[in-house]
Amino acid sequence: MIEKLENIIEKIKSCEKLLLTTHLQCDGDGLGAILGLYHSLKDTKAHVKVMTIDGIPKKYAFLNGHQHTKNFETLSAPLDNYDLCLIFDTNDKRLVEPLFSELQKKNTEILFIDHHPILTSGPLPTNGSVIDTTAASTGEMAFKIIKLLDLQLNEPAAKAIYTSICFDTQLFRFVKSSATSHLIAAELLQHIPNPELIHQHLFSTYTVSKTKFLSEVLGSIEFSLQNKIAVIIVQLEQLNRFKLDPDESRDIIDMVMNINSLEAAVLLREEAPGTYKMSLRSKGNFEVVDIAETFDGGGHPYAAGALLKSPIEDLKKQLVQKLSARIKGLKP
Ligand SMILES: [Mn+2]
Repeated sequence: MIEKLENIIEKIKSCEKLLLTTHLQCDGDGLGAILGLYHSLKDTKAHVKVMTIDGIPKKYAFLNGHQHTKNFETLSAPLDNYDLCLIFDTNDKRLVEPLFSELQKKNTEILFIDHHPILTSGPLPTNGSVIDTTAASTGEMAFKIIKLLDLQLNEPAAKAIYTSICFDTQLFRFVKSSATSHLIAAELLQHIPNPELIHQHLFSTYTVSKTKFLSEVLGSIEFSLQNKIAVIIVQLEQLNRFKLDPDESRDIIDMVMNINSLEAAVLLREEAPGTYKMSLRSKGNFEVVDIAETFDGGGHPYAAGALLKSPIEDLKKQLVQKLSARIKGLKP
């Protein structure tokens, strides 16, 4: 059963050891949410820990997450016993492995705090999880938890949650047609002396090398259906040649979606030889999450992803066909 945030507050209050985590390859939303909640909780709760599955991308160094966060992948001791674990920004346990199974073995109660729709053909969230698809970021859900717990905001908490909101709304472009993100941001900004620095850390991170990489990759976009579909492929060899982390190639799809003729875009990033991370986007005239689900992925209705293992030439054709059919089905 899916709960409301109000109904899990007692659990957070009464648990003795609390673990906060987010999905694999964490991003600004999940990381900001767990660090924000941690910084608000840590003075009132002795045992609250933050953990990522596989580390923190370097662009989030300004949040000082390394100081407060453990990385499951590199834990030197066995996992502690926690009585409650809150997982932010996913409700798909496959994206929290191998930590998820480890927590289950130890009988930790696991709840997802998320804003992605529940998958129609994937694993269901755990009982008691909170899913709010009207939230533009899970940072907003962390903010509501802080309020419901009657905790005080402080500068590091406000910065982290503001990061979460700025990241997922892409600086207030995608606010789900509500004022909530702005209203929460207005309160957070009372605790943040220089919010523009956060915008810079999140969005002005290009190096010369990344710019040269972008010029090569953007030059190789394949357009189809009268420039309504774009397919971008990033090979491991390119990331290596330009000395980039995989995280540094994630924002290409958002850049490409600024092309005015586009209805949809596909980004295929090679993560390991032969394994591609697929990102799918549409401009909102049709959903793409169900296409991602057919490849065991998931996400938001108009922004979804999956991990692909078969040869990509075939997959690329399939994806373009599926997207073309949806675009052709749109009312003029
Ligand atoms: Mn999110």
